[in-house]
Amino acid sequence: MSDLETAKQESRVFSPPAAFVANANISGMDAYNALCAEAEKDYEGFWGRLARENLQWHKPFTKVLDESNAPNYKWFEDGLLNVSYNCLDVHLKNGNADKVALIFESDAGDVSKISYKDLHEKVCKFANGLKSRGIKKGDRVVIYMPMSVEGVVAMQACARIGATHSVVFGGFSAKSLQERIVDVGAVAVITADEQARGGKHLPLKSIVDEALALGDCEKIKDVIIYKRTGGNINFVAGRDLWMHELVAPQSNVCEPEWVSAEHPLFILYTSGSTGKPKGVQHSSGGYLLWSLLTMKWTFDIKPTDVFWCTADIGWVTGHSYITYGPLAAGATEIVFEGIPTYPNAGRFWDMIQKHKATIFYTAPTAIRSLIKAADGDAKIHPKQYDLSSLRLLGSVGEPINPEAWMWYYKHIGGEKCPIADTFWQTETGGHMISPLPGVTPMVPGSCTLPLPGIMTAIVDETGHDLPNGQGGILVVKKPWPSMIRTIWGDNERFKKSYFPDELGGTMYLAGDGAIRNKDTGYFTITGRIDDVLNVSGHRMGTMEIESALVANPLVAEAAVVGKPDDTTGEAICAFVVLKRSRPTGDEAKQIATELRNWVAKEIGPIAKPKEIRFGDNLPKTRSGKIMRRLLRVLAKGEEITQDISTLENPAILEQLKQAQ
Ligand code: 6R9
Repeated sequence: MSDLETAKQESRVFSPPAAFVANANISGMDAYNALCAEAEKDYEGFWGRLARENLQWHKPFTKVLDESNAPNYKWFEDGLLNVSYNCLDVHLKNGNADKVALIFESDAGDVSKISYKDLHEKVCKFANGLKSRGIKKGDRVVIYMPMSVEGVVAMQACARIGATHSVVFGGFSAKSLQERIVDVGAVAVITADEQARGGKHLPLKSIVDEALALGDCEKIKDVIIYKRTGGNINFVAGRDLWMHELVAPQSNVCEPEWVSAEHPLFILYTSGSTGKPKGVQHSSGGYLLWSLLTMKWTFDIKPTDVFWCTADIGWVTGHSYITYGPLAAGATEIVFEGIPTYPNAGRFWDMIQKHKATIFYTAPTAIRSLIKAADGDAKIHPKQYDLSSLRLLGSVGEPINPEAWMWYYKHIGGEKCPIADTFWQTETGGHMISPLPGVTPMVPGSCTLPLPGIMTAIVDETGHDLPNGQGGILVVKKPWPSMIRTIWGDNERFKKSYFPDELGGTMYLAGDGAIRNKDTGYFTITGRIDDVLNVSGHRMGTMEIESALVANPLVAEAAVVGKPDDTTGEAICAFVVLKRSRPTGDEAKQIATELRNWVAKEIGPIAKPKEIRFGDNLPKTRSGKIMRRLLRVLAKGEEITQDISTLENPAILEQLKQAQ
């Protein structure tokens, strides 16, 4: 039985512990229902109340939602605020100046603690540094940094002066970085000399040099470098400057730039089904409201918590649940530079024990790989560690299979911690569907119910509602404050991708399939309905990988599909036709390695195909369309039972069956 079938038939139910419910920020199903009813009754009133109660406004908004230019919705537009002010200054004013904001643990295990006051000072000084370089409100700044206090500072400093940041994950190649710098029209890049991961030093600054040398980056005036390892770098006079030298002479007072709630806080690139990555643009007010509220609702954040989200700031999870949400909530949070398997696969458990983490938020792919490691080595099994500080667990990025859910619940949560299986996306800004820890009875593998105010539904291809028990397309029927505002530079693509005419043009199309349980109405996500793969929780477009492959001089044609993988959820499988004859044996292996490295250079190591199969051709219809559904079956290693009568070249299937 597939994981999905198991999930659909899952009947185990785990109720939140009574003690948790009693103290929860949203306590009990009645409280949840009351919030949902409030939103149902007066949608704008609901969001307006929350925005007034939860954020500090420099100038209050007078209108909640402007739908006049739908689907380019505007929220709280005439209100003025500053995101960094809401994340830092408010806590200094509330007597929490000395509270620890960040517990930073380096790859090597060194720990430093930064108070809200220290963080505020660092952000103000760096913000003044950026201003001294002429960087101002509305400018775009690319951040290509390791997990670090300085990474958070860089993002917050941009927010403070109203510059829009675009963080590029440190694992992306020079080419991917350059494409993003060009598309977003950045005026500066903030980077580090190197990053430390798993005991190794990996370059960052030299990749920035390479990216800028690829051309079209004339707008870049400054490359600001955080000295992380002290490794050798090439220093370009007049363009490059050290972060510490820029910051040293700056004042620690920096008046925040008050911006409209609709001012773009950041642009984050993510993969779509077609073409190049999309620059997802987020707002300031609506986005901040939801990252803060979901901290309170989904993560039940309390002043005494030690919150740990293991994501990287290069992904949306790191934006919402490292840089913005936890700080807006005034929480103490862990920022981790390293990887879960260094110095051994007990690292996460060791850190939870050491820092007495109370809330732990990670991805199923990490859980699955740590299950394997714990099974193989009793010394690093979680039972060797004191994890009793934990009170809540979270999961994000991909469906969590019931088996991994049970292990997480039992071995990490000690059967006393609720698990928030949070379904959301880069485009949604924050959680959409998730159990609330003091409310929702949990079913392994189901993300259960939408958060109050989030109007999710399941419809067919024409936008009609489907009854519970019938799988269909996941949509959101009403706009919500933290939703994507546009695709940077391509509003038409925004409308087409997310509000397609086939669905009436008013529903947000998530791109995932889903089904609701007949009895409970619980949602289970059945996976992407487009050509987007989810590898270790990272979104990858099949077209992106195919374009990278065909850019190689050896390759004539390529088709990429996903295949199920025990650890990474999905794995990338590429079917490749070379311009020369089909290689076999050692030669095939060698060319496959070459192509894998090529993709790593073109996109980044995360996009390397796990498997490459060579054929004389690809299975095509008579009209020349590649039949991907057949390739998916072949990749899985299953027999083809589908109708292949429209196939032009059936013989090719036999050849592609065998992995090289
Ligand atoms: C936050 C994030 C979004 C895609 C999304 C879906 C998958 C995320 C999930 C989940 C099932 C969950 N996804 N969380 N699927 N259950 N709890 O991951 O954003 O990188 O944009 O990916 O990830 O397919 O559409 P992003």
